[in-house]
Amino acid sequence: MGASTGERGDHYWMPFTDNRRFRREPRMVVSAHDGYFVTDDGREVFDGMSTLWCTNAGHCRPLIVERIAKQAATLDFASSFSMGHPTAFSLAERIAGLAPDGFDQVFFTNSGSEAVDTALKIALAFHRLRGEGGRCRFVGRERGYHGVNFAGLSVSGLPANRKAFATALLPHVDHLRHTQELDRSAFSRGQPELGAELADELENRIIARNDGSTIAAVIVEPVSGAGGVLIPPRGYLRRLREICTRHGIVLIFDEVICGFGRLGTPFAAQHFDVMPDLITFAKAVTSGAAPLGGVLVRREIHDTFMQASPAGIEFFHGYTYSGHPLACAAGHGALDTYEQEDLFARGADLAPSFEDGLHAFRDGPNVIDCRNLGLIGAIELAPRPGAPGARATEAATRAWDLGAFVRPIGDALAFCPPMSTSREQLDRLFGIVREALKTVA
Ligand code: PXG
Repeated sequence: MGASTGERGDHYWMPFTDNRRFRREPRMVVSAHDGYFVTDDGREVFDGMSTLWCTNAGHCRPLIVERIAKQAATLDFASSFSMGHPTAFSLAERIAGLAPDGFDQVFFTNSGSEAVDTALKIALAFHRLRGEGGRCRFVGRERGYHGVNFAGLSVSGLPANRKAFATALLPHVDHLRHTQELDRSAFSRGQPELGAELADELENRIIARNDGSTIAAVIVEPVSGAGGVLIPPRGYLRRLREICTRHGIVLIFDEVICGFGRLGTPFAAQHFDVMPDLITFAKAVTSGAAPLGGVLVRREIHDTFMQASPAGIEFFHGYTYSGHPLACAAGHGALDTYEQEDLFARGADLAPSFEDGLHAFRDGPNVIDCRNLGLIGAIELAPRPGAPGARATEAATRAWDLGAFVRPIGDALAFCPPMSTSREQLDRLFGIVREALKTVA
């Protein structure tokens, strides 16, 4: 068992945590390496979630560790407000190099939430600079997750996150319906064949009601993660793109989870061959080793800021730690690791085994869906009557005890293994989850 509350101290209010339960049942991790956590009682637990969709190269990877250490000893901090340092410029160049053609500007933030709020602000300011300041509406999607800051939360569609703050969210926000359709698309391998027409709601309901000229941006996760791993139906994202283009609406792909190889390509936009106008990223840009996020901006949008803004600061926005040297060094280390180990391609190679392994749960107890794309997937359990979420939570707790970390989301169990995972590790991960499911009634 873990250390007592007394030894740990009582002063840490943990985020997104049942703090009272944690005090009774602590789960402490003291170190990590490659695909594994090491717990305070000395057990190795396979990190089947890349922690929180972050550690795409695994933990404590040497190139990342070295880059951070070297940077810390050379230039620990310099502001990016009217002052520059080379690590941020060179990382922006590398990220733009991985991005789809035309995305050649990077605005750094420290997190995904900040990246989302930054993207929404860029959209508003861009329209205003072009004389379309009347575009003030945003469109998100049910079950979408776009962080926890007020703007990102406003476009998110997870009721539990919104409830306490609903009175203070942004006005003028609409939500598309989500794309999960278990009745016709359960057990899809890869993208569901049916459902592209769900995108038409943007035009038929939301634009029809408000007029396209009032809408600044539509934001969606190409594959939604925290909402339970929802894979977009074939053709759905392309239709959203077409409708946005027709109505002059900025399309934002929130790639905080999909970015940096999760689908085998650097960004999901490339996997789906659908180009948004802005791409948000975070998490795996450093393989989780330091807080860093950002927005990739299409050239035309950036040009508008440079050409149409009055002399002086073109965009009144930024964070003290935007482009922090240590975070940017971690980003270089992560990109070096992805490159040297060819991890995006290795992830793509592993994806068929991942798919087979997940879909082998089809006949498992209480399983009502298995879904996957690239190295992201979920199995969904029937909710226990009167206790939604209990089955998945118990299964995940049991899996942790048996040596694997997977994340319960409602009654889904989410999987997001590092791209450096071997086939043997994948088999073992699924074996543990199979054992865990057997014990959950
Ligand atoms: N956008 C997306 C698509 C995300 O997944 C954020 C924005 C916000 O990023 P930051 O760095 O501000 O947390 C995220 C974060 C879950 C879970 O339950 C997922 C996230 C965060 C917390 C919990 O799976 N994703």
